This record gives sequence, C-alpha cells and structure tokens, in this order.
Amino acid sequence: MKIYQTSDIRNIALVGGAKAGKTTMAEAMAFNGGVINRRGTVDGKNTISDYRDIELDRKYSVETTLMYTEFGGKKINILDVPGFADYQGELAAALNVVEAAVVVVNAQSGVEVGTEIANRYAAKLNTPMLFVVNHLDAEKANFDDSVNQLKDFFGSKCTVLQFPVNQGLGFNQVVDIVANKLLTFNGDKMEMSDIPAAFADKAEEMRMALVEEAAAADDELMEKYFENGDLTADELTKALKLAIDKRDLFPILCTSAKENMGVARLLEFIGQNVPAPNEVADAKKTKDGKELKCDAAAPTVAFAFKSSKDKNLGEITYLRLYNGELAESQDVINSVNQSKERVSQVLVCSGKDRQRVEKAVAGDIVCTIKLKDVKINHTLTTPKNTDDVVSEIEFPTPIYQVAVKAANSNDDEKVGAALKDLATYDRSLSLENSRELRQVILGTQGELHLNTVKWYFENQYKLAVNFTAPNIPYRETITKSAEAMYRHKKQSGGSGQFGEVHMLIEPYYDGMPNQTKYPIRDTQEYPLEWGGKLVFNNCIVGGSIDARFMPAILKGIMEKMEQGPLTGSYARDIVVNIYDGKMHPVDSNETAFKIAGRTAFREAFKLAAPKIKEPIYDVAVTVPTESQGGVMTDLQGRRAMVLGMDAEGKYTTLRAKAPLAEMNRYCTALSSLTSGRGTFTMTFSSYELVPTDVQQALLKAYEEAANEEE
Ligand SMILES: Nc1nc2c(ncn2[C@@H]2O[C@H](COP(=O)(O)OP(=O)(O)OP(=O)(O)O)[C@@H](O)[C@H]2O)c(=O)[nH]1
Ligand SMILES: [Mg+2]
Repeated sequence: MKIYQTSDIRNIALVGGAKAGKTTMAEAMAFNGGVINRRGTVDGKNTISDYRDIELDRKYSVETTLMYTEFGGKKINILDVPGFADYQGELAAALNVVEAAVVVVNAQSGVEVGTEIANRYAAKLNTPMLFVVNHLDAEKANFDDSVNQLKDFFGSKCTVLQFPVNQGLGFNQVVDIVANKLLTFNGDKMEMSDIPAAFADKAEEMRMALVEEAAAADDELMEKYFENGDLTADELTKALKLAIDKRDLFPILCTSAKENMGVARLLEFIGQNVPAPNEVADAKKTKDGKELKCDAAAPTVAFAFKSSKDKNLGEITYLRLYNGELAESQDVINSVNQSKERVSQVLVCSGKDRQRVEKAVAGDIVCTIKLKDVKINHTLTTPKNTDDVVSEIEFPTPIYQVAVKAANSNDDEKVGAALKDLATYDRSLSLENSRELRQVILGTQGELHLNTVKWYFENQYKLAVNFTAPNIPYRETITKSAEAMYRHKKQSGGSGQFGEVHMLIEPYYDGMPNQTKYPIRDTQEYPLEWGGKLVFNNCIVGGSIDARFMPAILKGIMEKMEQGPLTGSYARDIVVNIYDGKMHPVDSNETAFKIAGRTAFREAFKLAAPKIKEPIYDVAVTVPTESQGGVMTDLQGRRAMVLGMDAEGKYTTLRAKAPLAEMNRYCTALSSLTSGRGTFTMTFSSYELVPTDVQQALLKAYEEAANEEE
C-alpha cells in the first residue's frame, strides 16, 4: 500500500443512533474505494467492521473498528463506532482522534438517542459534524421529517446539501446542491446530469443560500461573494471546508448504504470538504497546551486511543499520529511512563485484516502490536520530545454498578484477572475492590453494557460468575448518651485475664464543646477513614486504670467501630469517655482491656438509641421536558427529595437528593421512562439517618444473614 502524506489523509468516525446503518456504510465505503470487491452485510455476518465473535452473535457493533478506503487519491480512515448508548466510551475515544464525525441518521426514525449522544460528544470535543440521512430506500423513509428534526435538535447550522428526488421503495435519485447536479444511482454506479426543471428553482435557491452561508466563514470569500454575487465551485469548496471545520455548518447529505447509493459521492465530499489533519483550526493539544499541528517533519507524537487483545497477536494498540512519522522498527519513548518501546510493525487496518507498511505519516491512524506497556491514553514520542503528552480522552463515568463474584470460589483469581482485562480495554468500565463492602464492584454504562460483560464471561472466558446488587455502605451511630461497663475475667490455668472498663458514650457533632460530666484528663480526636469522627476521652481519676491500657481499650472500641453492633457497618461520630474501671495486679493485660473496651462499647452502643445512617447522593437528572412528570414521580418513589429544576431547550434537569439504596438500576428505570433519552449524574452528598421502617428492615435482614452464617 502506498504511503499517504498528511494532506491526503482524512479521518472520520461513523457515529449516530443504533442500527442507523454505520457498519453498512463503512462496508460500502471500503467497496467504493476498491478495498473489497464484494459488499458484506451485517445480517450475513460478513462485514469488515462487525467481525468480533460477539458482534457476529448479536448482529450489531460493540467496539469501534478501524478501517480505511482510498478514494480520489486520498486515504480516508474510518472509525465505525457502535451506536448503542451503552458503548459511548467507544464514541468518546473515536471523536478524540478524527477531524469529522459523520452522523448517520435513519430516515425512518429521524433524530434518535444515539444521534443526540453523538452530537453531545462532538460539541464537547469541538468535532465538526456531517449528517447523512440514510435508509432513503426504505418504504417509510421521510427526509423532510428527518431534516426538520435535525434542525430542531441541533439548530440552523444543519444545512441541506442534497435532497432525494424519489425516496422510499425505488429510490435512486438525489439533487446535489454543491455539485449542482442530479445524481442517478444504478447498481453501484452513479451518473451526474443537469438538475431537471422541476427542481431547478428550488436547487438554485438552496445553492445561493448555501453560498452566502458558507462565504461567511472567511472574510476574503465574503468579499468575493459580494463582488460577484456567487462563488466558483473551488471557492465554495474552500468556504465549505472552513465552515465545516469551525462547526459553523453541519451539512446534510443523502444515502442508502444498503444499496450503495450516495456513498461514493459522500466519500468525494469528505475528501474535498473535511479538513486534512494539518488543516484544522482547532489542533489537538498536549497536556501543557502545546498545539500538535500534524507536521510530518516534527518529532513523532503518536497517541494510543484504543487497545484490544487478539487471540493470535496479543495486544493491539491503535495509534493516531499527531506529528512526525512512525516507522517499522522505530524506537520510541512512552512519554507518560517513560518506558522505552520498539514499534516492531506499523499496520494499516481494515477490520481484522492488517497490512504492514513501512511507515505512517502525521495525521494517519494505524495500529501496532507487541508493545510492552502502552495503555489507552499513553503517548509515544522520540527521546527529544518526551514533553509531548497528548491530552487524555475523558471516558464516561459508569452509572450502573454491580457486585461480581465467581460462582465457584476456585475461579476467584481467574475472574479477577478477566475483570482486570476487561477494564483495561474498555475504559468506560470501572473496577473497585471494596474493602468496606467486601465486594468487587464493577461499574458499567448500563444494562446492555453489563450484558456484554456477561457475554464475555460466558463465551470467551468460560467462567460462571454471579452479578448482584452492591451492598450499601451504611453507617451506624448513636443518638443519645448511655453508660455501660464490662468486666473481662478469665482464669485459665496459671495466669488469668482481668480488665474492667466503664464508659459513657455520647453522639458527636462538628463543633461540639469538648466537655462531659466527668473531668477530661486527656483527649484524642480520630477522623475516621470512612468519614465522621471518634473522640476518645480519658476521664480516669485515682488511677483505676493505668494510662498504658488506654491504647488497648481504644483498639477494642475501634474494632467495634469497624464492624458496627447493628449491621456490621462502620460506626461514626461518637464520643467515648472512659471514666472508671478496675485492674488486677497480676492478671491485667492489654488483651483483657481490649476485650473489655470492645464489649463495654457494644453494650453502651445498644443503649444509646443507635441509628443507621445511609449515603445520600446529589442526583441531577436531565430528561426531555415532556417526561419530567413521570421522572419526578419515580424519584419520589425512591425516597428522593426534589430540590429544583432548570429547563434548557427541550430538556429539563431535576436536582434531587436521593438515598443510594434506592438508586440501584436507576439507569434502566430512567431509560424506560424517557425512551433512552434521560441522563443522570450522582455525587455523594452526606450520610443521613434512615427512616424507622427502613432501619427495622435492615436490622432484620442482618439478623437473618447472621443466623444463616451460623
Ligand atoms: N433499507 C436499508 N437498510 C439499511 C440501510 N443501511 C443499513 N441498513 C440495515 O439496517 C440494519 C442495521 O445496519 P448496521 O449497518 O448494522 O447499523 P449500525 O449503525 O452499524 O448499527 P450499530 O452498530 O448497532 O449502531 C441492518 O439490517 C442493515 O442491513 C439502508 O440504507 N437501507
Ligand atoms: Mg455498526
């Protein structure tokens, strides 16, 4: 394969709603460029892009596929991104490394959830967008409806550059405003002819509006437009390219990917109007804010935006070049961890087929294998420019947590390794080994994402795994003062054990004066790892307990604080005053006082009106305004307190405080209440007392679980 120079490279991501036809489009693109000589279909399980076992099984995309086509002397790198919302981690990564998002819209359904998500990421990353209204051959295709929705959702920058003449069954013609021609499709061929009289006026009107709009992207072009009242084809292309790059204009084009209609023209359009990697106004930046201008003569900067594991090849690292060249056998430095790496091969990808090339040039997207320690978000440079660390991809925060456990404890290690693997290659998963909950918690983007993980366990790792709701990190505390004493006395053979502790415990609150009914001789304040405080006061007078036993008593109390008396949860916010006790001249030791301290604390705790506290989260739920009522009712059913709401455009954001215990699987409920359009964020707010009925239920459940264990 020839080595393409930066100005002849275009990078696009096919994004948008699930099943909009992205993979089918990618296939047609490869076909039109002669990369393949037969178009596969998703249903026929023979596309370049949906090649992974899970994709063949499910018949939809799960991961982004890197492929390419060659068209009009240009290499167009294509990232075919899955459309389901649960795979938006793939979307985040893809839109970071391309010059344009080609948003595929199903003409039968218009703007879908996936269209909106794609737009959201593109806006955040300042990625230019093109809309392609696909499925125009389908009986229920409605181009005008789709366009109206696009304008409605994404504003007046959405500009029709092509419209279908005969959408629906029998579709084969499109009027192209930029080419100023009628396009007629016949099999895989396209003919251009003059626009028929019936559409000539409409097309001319649209073309003039487009010329005016596009000319606004550049002062010089604007002047020319004023002078001549029009732009030449070349000037219009220049203007369009600038306007698209600046996100001043989102073109709308027409296709039937399935019938390969309009796809060749789309490729030509991309080649002419999407900026080359070194032409973009908003260049990629390093962490220090330095612009990476895709200069082939500069030292190498290659950014790992994706990695995966191949059965035969091991780890595959996908790299986007932001400067310089990357050649076979080149030595590079991982500028994130400073490790030395050798790039043994540079591979051009077409799905699972990879072709060795001698080198790649700035702007290109390639992959390599056998790197030692290069992970997603790492940068490869030369020893001269290790300061160049490309700013990281921000992956979406997981919103659906589950506890994961091997069904058979012999598999614990294997399951742990598999989870680690999954979270390494999919950064929109999170993994936490929670000491507190005594569970391994996996965070996913939703039910479908979790099902994907389950699929891997079942079919790839072949491990039986149980997924359950995560435990809730409750806290225990007391609400009134109480006193208790405990004497630990044991006589076994020779030396015995003796320790007696009397204590008064009180609820602690921030800013409370440190005084109690007993004189305090010494006070220690311990901020607890799990939040809240323990204040430990030594109020012993007359030496009834030696100061040297105090640490042992504290240790005993701490043990009980770590596994609270009510439900085994962490206890917090308690003042303990040790005011009396007894020692034995021979039998008193640290163990005895630890036990006495622990037991006295447990007894006092029970008498001090103990309460369970639960974590409360600040929840912000953004939903289409029409579903706001249902979402609010649902939140109230979750014991949430709705604090307010703000409307923005078609959406309303509800702000609430909600107990974590009620938010399990919230993303699934929200999805069904809003047809998948709702989003939410949750951040920890505080610990609050649970209502009495909830406390009763929790105590009962803990007791039952304890009995079961016995
Ligand atoms: N009639 C018609 N069907 C199409 C067209 N494009 C795609 N399809 C069909 O729509 C279905 C989904 O197509 P895909 O290419 O898998 O869609 P996708 O956008 O890649 O889907 P995800 O990867 O799941 O987001 C398949 O059955 C395709 O054959 C089209 O232009 N016309
Ligand atoms: Mg797909």
